Amino acid sequence: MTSNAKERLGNVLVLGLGRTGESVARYAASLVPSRVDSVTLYGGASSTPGEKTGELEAAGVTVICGTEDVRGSYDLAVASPGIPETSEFFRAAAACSREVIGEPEFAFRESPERWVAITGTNGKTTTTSLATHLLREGGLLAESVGNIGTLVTDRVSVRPEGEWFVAELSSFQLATTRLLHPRVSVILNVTPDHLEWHGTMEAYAAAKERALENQCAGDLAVVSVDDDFCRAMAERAEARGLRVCRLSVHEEPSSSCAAFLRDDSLVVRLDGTEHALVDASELKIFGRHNAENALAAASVALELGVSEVDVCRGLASFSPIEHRIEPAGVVGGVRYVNDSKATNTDSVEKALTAFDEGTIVVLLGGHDKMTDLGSLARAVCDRCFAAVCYGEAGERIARALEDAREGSGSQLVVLRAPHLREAFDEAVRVARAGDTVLLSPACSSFDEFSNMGERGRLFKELVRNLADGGESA
Ligand code: UMA
Repeated sequence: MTSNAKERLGNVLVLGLGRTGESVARYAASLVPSRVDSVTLYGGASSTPGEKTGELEAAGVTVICGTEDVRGSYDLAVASPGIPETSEFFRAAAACSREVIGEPEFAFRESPERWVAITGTNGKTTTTSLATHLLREGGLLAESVGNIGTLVTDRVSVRPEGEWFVAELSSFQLATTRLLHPRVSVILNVTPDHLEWHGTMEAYAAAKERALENQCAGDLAVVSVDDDFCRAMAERAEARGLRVCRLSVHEEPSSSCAAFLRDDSLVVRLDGTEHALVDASELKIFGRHNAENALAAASVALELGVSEVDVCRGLASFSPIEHRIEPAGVVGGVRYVNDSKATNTDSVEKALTAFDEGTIVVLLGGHDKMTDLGSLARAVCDRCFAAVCYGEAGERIARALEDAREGSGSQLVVLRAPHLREAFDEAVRVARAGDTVLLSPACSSFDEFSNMGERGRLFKELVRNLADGGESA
């Protein structure tokens, strides 16, 4: 089902004064008077007038700040993803609007052709970037849009004929879809997250499942069968006759469409035809979870007509996103990896699974957010050879590691250093050829740096200096 892109939108209400609100309000204002009668933006309780509101007003938008008490009568309301459906703000808007939708749904109605929707709790940014890369490798026009940072609405009026929108969609964005109909959808995994927005795990999973809602025969749904929520979604989609590509890094599904590892090689089967792709070791993105992301992206590309050769070349050439398990070089047989983006314990635990047990020297520390360290400390004891703890949180982390090591049988070497530079030197000193020195700090960077990007760049500079000095670690 698609909508008529030229329908009249009438009086449009926009909720939120972030990037989404601004983009939708500007776009809608550009349609006055032909398709839009008026555009009103409510910025919410904490919003205040400023340069941005002035510019929107100059573009013809009525901007109301400092309140969530929405008044008036509207044909269409577009809510920013950060505003929960259960909030008073959202409810007040719904009470005076014929319909409330989110921004990707709005953009879809304006430009409904050639959509790929990618969602999941983890991995959606990597999968979206990689799918776009593979489509381009095959000579197709493709653009990554959505939660990844490029507003879909910003691309609608400049979209070239034939371009694919590869949309990373968050559960917030999917919760308010109605007509959105992707040609290919991907659901990577569903684990507890964003429960403060959705209320329950079931509501969170249901929002993700909306990516499949309007798909029909001829479309493809790539759905993981490695977690219970996703497996149930795959089964429901199959039960209504949808083509489902069962995605797994743990088993070889027997279905006619599937994406899986066979002897550590990536294989995608579409309608019974198998495509044997690259070996997982040829990917520059590490870890089993990244092999799964690569399988999902490859399934999208093959389904949309990219050749096996182009997919293989694209898989091998795709580099990780900066600061996310990003290879920073190999010196003296030691691999250095920058995961500065890991500012919480969950991300570190995930990153540790990307490398062989007992070969990791992890750098942990930074600004102390006083989060619980129990689970992280057990994971570090299980998987790492050494940990160097530094910065404001260094001492607390070191003690947590020593406590977890006690009686666990782990031989973890726990070291302390004042700052990242000294921590790096310690890591270089203890790392053996074949080891990985991983900056995955589990903390924000504000005790020493202005942001995690600056921290990651210093780490990469230290690796370059080490390589230039010809030192062997
Ligand atoms: N607002 C309220 N009350 C609220 C929340 C928001 O009044 O409870 C209003 C305020 O005016 C505020 C504005 O809404 O200034 C902000 O809107 P927003 O929080 O929806 O943020 P945007 O700037 O519009 O950015 C959103 C996504 N943000 C969220 O989902 C929280 C961005 O994802 C996305 O890149 C962007 O749209 C473009 O699609 C960010 C994110 O953190 C990266 N996403 C979550 C994640 O990845 O885990 C889902």
